[in-house]
Amino acid sequence: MSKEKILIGRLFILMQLVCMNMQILAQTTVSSKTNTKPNVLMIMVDDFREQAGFYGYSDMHTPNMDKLACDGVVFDRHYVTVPICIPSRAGLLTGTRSERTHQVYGPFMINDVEGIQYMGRTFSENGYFTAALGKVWHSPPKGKLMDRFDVKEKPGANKRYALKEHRTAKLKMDTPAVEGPLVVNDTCYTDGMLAQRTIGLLKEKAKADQPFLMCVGFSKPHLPFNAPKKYWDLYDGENPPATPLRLKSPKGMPDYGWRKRHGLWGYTEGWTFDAPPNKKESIRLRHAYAACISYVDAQIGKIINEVRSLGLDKNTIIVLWSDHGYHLGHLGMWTKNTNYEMTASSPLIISVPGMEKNKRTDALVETCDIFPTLMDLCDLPKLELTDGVSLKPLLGHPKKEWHDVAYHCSNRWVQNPDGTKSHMIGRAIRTDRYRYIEWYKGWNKGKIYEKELYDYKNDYEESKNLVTKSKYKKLVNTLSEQLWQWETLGKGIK
Ligand SMILES: [Ca+2]
Repeated sequence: MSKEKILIGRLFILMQLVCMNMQILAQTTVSSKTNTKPNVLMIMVDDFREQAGFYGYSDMHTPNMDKLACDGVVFDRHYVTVPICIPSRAGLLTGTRSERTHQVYGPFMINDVEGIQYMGRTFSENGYFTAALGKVWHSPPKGKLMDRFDVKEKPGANKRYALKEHRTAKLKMDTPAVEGPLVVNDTCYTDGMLAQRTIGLLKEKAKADQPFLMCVGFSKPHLPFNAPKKYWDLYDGENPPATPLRLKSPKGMPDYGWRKRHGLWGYTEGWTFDAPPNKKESIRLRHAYAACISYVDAQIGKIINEVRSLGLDKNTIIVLWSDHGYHLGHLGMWTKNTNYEMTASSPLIISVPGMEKNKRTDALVETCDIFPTLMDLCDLPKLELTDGVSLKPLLGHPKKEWHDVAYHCSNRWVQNPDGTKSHMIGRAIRTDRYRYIEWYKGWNKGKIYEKELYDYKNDYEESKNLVTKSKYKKLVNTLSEQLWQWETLGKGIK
């Protein structure tokens, strides 16, 4: 059993005790008038890997998300479509995979898919008030996005830094990846402002008869890792949480496995692929990342407490989702957009009034499942085009048998001998035990440039690419076939 699994087991017992207390408290909350349809609060957290108390990190300080976990179902194996902002958010907000939309990190492709539906627009058309606050979609070109929301705002968007010289800097290379820590209020940074605005809108909408869909997109723990000092002080600066499981890349990993121009590039610290953070800098980055998670957690707590005090908790579905995980030094890699476990998986909690609480599921689920799930839970018409399936059966029965694979992918731009660039797509399939990856030029089935196979039962740290071992030949053939069956996955689930 891996260290992670043992931790989760211990934590689960603790969480049950905490949750029992929470349920007693919950019985004392006031009841409210109820809409005929449930409200939806979609909390989106940027670049947040499964580094929280409710995922077994006992040294993380995330009391508010841990409480939300008590009030819903935690998905232990949720995979995003592509582990980077643009395609992952597109997958959430349209219920599709990038295999269908070909959406990766630019150019913007999502509108070209015939019959595609958008979360904001679809809820609006079904009588909902809709709001997109903060980072919801990631920067589609102006006028290109077909989605729409009644309210669309980015509170505190100019507050990525607290110090004036950083705020007014025109170039990324004039700003640091980590500021401070500074003794400042929560509202000195973007996410504090976002929580404040969300609370205002909740107060306003609590009095309305119309149900709401509020998508609230937090900007941390995305770089720059800036958070008020009080959140840094929650951690031991010499030994912050989340020591990387492994510092070397997997043995036998193809060169495509690396994301060479990673997100740490371009800040004043001067890090590049060839000059990664040293040990001391890595510790500081881990400390700052943990502080940012606790900062976001505190803002989430303010919003959920408001939901409760307004009595909206009786009729509000709350989803907590992150667009992807993060390496933070694991496998010697930094940031995102690889096909490995630390970045392809991300947190997901769904809390539905009247359904199962304080439960976990290890079903293999994907980001594209969330939109159809919400349509189902709100009793709205089924999406005509989706790659996902409603998770409602799992919310009622977390141990229910589910489909046995999840899909995701990653992209690389490569230079051809003639100077042109090609789009390499690493398409991955994750089973209960294995991950298998094939690298193609473009999206069509053609020449396979590289293959990867990892066994998570015997090698949770991803130390070795096993694909060339003859004993796995049959398994590789089976997974290779399954990789191309993504359009039919889950269609038989009732
Ligand atoms: Ca992100």
